[in-house]
Amino acid sequence: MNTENTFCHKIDEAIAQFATKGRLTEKSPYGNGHINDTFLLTYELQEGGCRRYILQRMNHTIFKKPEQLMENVVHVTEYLRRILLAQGGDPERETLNVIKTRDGGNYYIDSAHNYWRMFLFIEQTLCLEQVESPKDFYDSGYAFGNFQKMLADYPAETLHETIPNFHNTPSRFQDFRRAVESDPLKRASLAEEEIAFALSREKDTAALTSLLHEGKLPLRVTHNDTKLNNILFDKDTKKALCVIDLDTVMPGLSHYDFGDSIRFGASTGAEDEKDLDRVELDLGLFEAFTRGYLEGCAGSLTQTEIRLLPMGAKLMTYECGIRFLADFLEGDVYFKIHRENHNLDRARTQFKLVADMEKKWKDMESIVDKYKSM
Ligand code: ADP
Ligand code: GN1
Ligand code: MG
Repeated sequence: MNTENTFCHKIDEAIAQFATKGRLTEKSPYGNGHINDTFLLTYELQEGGCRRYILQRMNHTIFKKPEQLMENVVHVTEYLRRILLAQGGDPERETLNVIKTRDGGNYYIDSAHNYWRMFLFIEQTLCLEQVESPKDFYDSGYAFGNFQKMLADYPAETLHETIPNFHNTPSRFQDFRRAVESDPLKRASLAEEEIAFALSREKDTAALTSLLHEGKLPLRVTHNDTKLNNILFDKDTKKALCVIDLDTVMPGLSHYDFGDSIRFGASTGAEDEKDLDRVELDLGLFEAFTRGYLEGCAGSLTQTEIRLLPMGAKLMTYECGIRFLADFLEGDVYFKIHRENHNLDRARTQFKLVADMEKKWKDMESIVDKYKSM
């Protein structure tokens, strides 16, 4: 842990505020998220054994209203808890559980103005950075589809928009174009080919939002960040157990959830793979996820929504690519980087995937058509 960082000096102040049990014996950085700072805390219990918790410093530069974000998280997890109990599930493992502060709050603001929150650590789980088998990916599809189904009657209008225009691709395109035009660090010359690729696809950007505005696609409660590493798998059964990282749960299109999972999980390479020959869309994985997602949604999507799922995959991949590229041009201020040109490498894999999806478009459509009546 980098003790030079102010927030690390404050971590102990934060830890003391939460209603945990036992004596703290260990704390260490945890996970591979790009946004929050995550720590695993271990407590020794008086009666023997231990209890672990996830502590997170929320990124309040990105999430401007952490109090609203936590209100969403608490309301959605409480709602899921009731559904899981009614279905005979285990809400301590199948949804996130927020640990309150000692005075009953959902988060704590430390003396340096960092925002902290805590969850129960879900034990005996695995978090995958890459798909290991089509079955894992099918399972994750089922879990995200089921998440969609469980929240189908949740009043979407009561949720706060934690990041406005999060998956509004035309608006992301405008941000991207501004980054290219201002080119504050003079990095655009390092990415000419990628910039041209992205600019030439402007006409696709409104393919879904225009249908939403015309009332042809329904607004739903969506997760919006459905990367494989935002699912925990049960270590024993190997089944997808819990959807995590609920910071961006807000009203959206089902295509956002379907598409973001495909862009991350149906790629043959990692999101930051440097060797683009290793990056393509794996149609077998695309099929596994499509089947799982539609089975999990269990008839809750309209036929128009289903028909447009391939567009969700392409737009979410494209959008993520222009977000990475804009961040590269602006000096890596949003996504955490771990090496030089990391965001440029990430943008390249996304655009390689988009180009491959364009080649495989008919196959993607036939696969979706095959499962449209699930
Ligand atoms: P970020 O927004 O930075 O991606 P996440 O909320 O996804 O943050 O957390 C980062 C990682 O921490 C996850 O990918 C997962 O490995 C782990 N994690 C988060 N919450 C839990 C939890 N309640 N139980 C077990 N592991 C967790
Ligand atoms: C971020 O938080 P994390 O690492 O799960 C980002 C997503 C991107 C993703 C790309 C709030 O997700 O939108 O698709 O990185 N989350 C936010 O890996 O911007
Ligand atoms: Mg995450």
